[in-house]
Amino acid sequence: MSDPFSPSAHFRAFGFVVLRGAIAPAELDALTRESDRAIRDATGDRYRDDAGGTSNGHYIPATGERTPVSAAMVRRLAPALERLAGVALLPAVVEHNLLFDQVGWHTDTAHAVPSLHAVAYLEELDERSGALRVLPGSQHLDESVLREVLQGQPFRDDATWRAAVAAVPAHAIASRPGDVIVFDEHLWHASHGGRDRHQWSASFVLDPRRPAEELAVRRYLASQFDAGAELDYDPTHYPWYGCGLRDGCPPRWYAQLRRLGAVAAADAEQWGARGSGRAGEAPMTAE
Ligand SMILES: O=C(O)CCC(=O)C(=O)O
Repeated sequence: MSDPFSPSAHFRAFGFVVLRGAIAPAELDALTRESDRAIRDATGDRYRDDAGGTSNGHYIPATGERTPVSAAMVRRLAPALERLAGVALLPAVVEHNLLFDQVGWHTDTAHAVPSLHAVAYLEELDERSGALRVLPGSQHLDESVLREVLQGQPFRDDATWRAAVAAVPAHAIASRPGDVIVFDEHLWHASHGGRDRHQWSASFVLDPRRPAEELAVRRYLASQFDAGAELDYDPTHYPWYGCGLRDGCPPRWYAQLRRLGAVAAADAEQWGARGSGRAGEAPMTAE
């Protein structure tokens, strides 16, 4: 019988696992400095770290020339994530984020294909200060089962919404800088009470080996990007699939992402309406 307390058994059963201290102090220090620098640099005059307004935060792609620490993290963590998931994975979206406010209950995907998120919060967080909350095991439910109660009703006002998010009987994952939380993207999750949290985030999806899987992964990858999106950052040095991923990672990753349409979809989001402008990025090499 397999060990019921193994990380992969925990991940399969509950939909999440916490890799405590997975980022060593020197790497954490470099990641923290890179995160702050990249978010400020990419957003320029649009940088802000206060709550409110129309946006929930800044979400900056982080595999380019200016975010080598993030790209190296993707490469380093991938084997452990594949062991947890029990399947080969491709990185989908890698970001340095600054989250302004709490986040309501949601799942990250409705696509029926294995996918997961690895996140590292760069400030210490607990139940009151915005720690990630999860509903353990909810990745096994049909999404519609909880959607009605978690998202169905329009809330009267902001205070009612905040109270409703907090009222859900959930598990809050207190974390310290250096911890990496890995969760199934089908898991319901939220946060309560947080402000201005730096989060490194990488999502991964099944690396498909069979035609039936391939179609599902293509759809998943297409859903990650929005060709009409208004960016709140300059994409010049912050491409979705930058040189850190193209040149510093297993060549199969970029080749697969390109073949499965992700690179074109990412380019359409970042450059579609703006024409080509990859001024600062290294030329594409791996194929
Ligand atoms: O940390 C939070 O507030 C929410 C994070 C989240 O929803 C995500 O990373 O998918």
